Amino acid sequence: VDKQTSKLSLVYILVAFIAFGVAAIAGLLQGLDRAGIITMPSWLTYYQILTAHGVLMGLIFTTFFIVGFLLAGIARTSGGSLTPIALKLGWSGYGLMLIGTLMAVVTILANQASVLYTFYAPMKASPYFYIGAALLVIGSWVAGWGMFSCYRTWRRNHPGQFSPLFMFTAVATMALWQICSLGVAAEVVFQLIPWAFGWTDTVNIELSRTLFWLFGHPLVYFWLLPAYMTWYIIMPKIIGGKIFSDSITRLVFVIFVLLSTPIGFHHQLMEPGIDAKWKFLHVALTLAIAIPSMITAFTMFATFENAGRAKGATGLFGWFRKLPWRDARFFSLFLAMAWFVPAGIGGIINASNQLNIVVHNTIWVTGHFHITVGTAVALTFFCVSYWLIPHLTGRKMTRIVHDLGRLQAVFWTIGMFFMSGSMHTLGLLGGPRRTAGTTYFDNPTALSWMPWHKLTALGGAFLFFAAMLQVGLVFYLAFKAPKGEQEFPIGEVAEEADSTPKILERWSIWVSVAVILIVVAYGYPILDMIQNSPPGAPGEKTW
Ligand code: HAS
Repeated sequence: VDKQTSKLSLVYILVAFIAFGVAAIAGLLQGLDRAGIITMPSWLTYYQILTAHGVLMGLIFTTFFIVGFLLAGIARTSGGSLTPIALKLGWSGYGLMLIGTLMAVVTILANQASVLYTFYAPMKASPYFYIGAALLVIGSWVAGWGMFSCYRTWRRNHPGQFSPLFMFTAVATMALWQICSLGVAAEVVFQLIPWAFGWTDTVNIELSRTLFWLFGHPLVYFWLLPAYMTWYIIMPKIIGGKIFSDSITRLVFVIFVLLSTPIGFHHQLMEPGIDAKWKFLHVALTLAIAIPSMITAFTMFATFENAGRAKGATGLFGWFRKLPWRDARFFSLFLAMAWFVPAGIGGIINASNQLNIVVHNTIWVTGHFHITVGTAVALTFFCVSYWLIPHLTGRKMTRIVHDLGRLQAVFWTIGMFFMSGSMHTLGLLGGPRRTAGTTYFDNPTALSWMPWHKLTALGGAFLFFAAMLQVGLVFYLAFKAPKGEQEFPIGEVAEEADSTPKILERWSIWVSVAVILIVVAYGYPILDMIQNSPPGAPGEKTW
């Protein structure tokens, strides 16, 4: 990609990894604190570092990385550069996101925002934390508008053609993000900011949680889809194969745009304020949204197998040996995918009402999201960093990066095995998430959980080492690796793939259907929450 895009994309990616490094330190500290191995000093509380970890890792690392990656990929697949307007919007978005990040970090450091990354009311933060969070989201919208403008320009200049696959999937990811983040924007602007400034003295809690989760579940697909873009479009090139099917790729992303949002009640199954029939609808749609991931699992195996057979592999699994195991880019991706199998199974368990009763608010859920976003997505982002950063800085990914990158992925896997494995187990034993009082004043049951907490901390130590290695690799690739040219890999579609139906590129249809589904799934429940929340009822008053 050209120099201007490289500069823009690089600043996003560097901020992402600085946030990631700080978040990793916070993660280690909280794991050791929960296991009783260290005690927090009086000026730094468990909830403060838990908030720092969640916000920096889950919101800041991911959002900066995704915007930087998507901007570079759009430029790469549309002739090497962004349109002037996209560059302007990209820089404006970056500025807003940076200001928002600083506001959030300062308020967390001042212990004025220890409200965790979901910032549920009635926990109240400084209004400047909410404004910071809003700026982070608005900044990413602004950068996204630049991406939409590139897409429009491309379509105008290539009438009747399908847009490049990377561009199409980037637009889908950003469309999903902009639709769903209207929920959290409404919560923050109309409920939390006025309440935090003291302009209103009550907050409707059920409504605030509902608006949060209207955004919160699609947020996880905003994290996942750039990983899927890498699996579908970039991985085939890395393994010397072809993209299995253009239409399957587009279809999967369209399904995510349609179904990611009207499913948020699966986070609120245990809340009494929502009628069971609405929960049923959301659960049915949740199970439907596992389907594009199952299609992805099938497509990945097909891509591996076709690539291996094209290289002469024979027998049922001969293709497996033809995969480039010494290439850190592929190695990290494969582990990411392998982790997504148990992660997805866990998600489907969470989604069923009866099983959710067992796991909800236990540390099982923390185990679930550490292997989804924390492994399947994070390892994929690490893979991208190994070639994208040198591509942007005019350097090369050297053998040492391949070796250390693979070591990084192995340490990440060992760490997650211990950490997430013990979190899942602890959850089934009843261990709650998000509590500093791990032993409940030496309650015998809670004390019997301590070995699992220690194992969690052991996993955390491995992860911390892997995270520091990753940050080291990022800075080496950005500033120290030898000068040269590093390829931005983009796969080609297999010749034997079916042609793509035109309807898949009709955004007016898909966005309209997505909005209709959201209105059907949320319209009445939200209206009911606004109109029928009795004065003085929990959530309406007195906090
Ligand atoms: Fe989830 C809670 C349901 C996917 C993240 N989830 C969370 C939270 C987060 C999160 C952050 O229904 C906690 C929020 C909080 O703080 O309270 N989740 C699901 C379901 C899916 C799912 C049904 N989650 C994700 C992804 C995330 C993520 C992806 C981040 C990126 N989740 C829930 C529910 C809750 C929840 C409930 C609420 C729990 C509660 O009570 O609080 C599905 O999308 C999963 C579908 C996935 C699959 C897997 C397909 C496998 C593939 C890999 C192929 C592998 C290959 C290599 C080719 C069906 C594509 C193979 C190699 C080998 C060696 C085998």
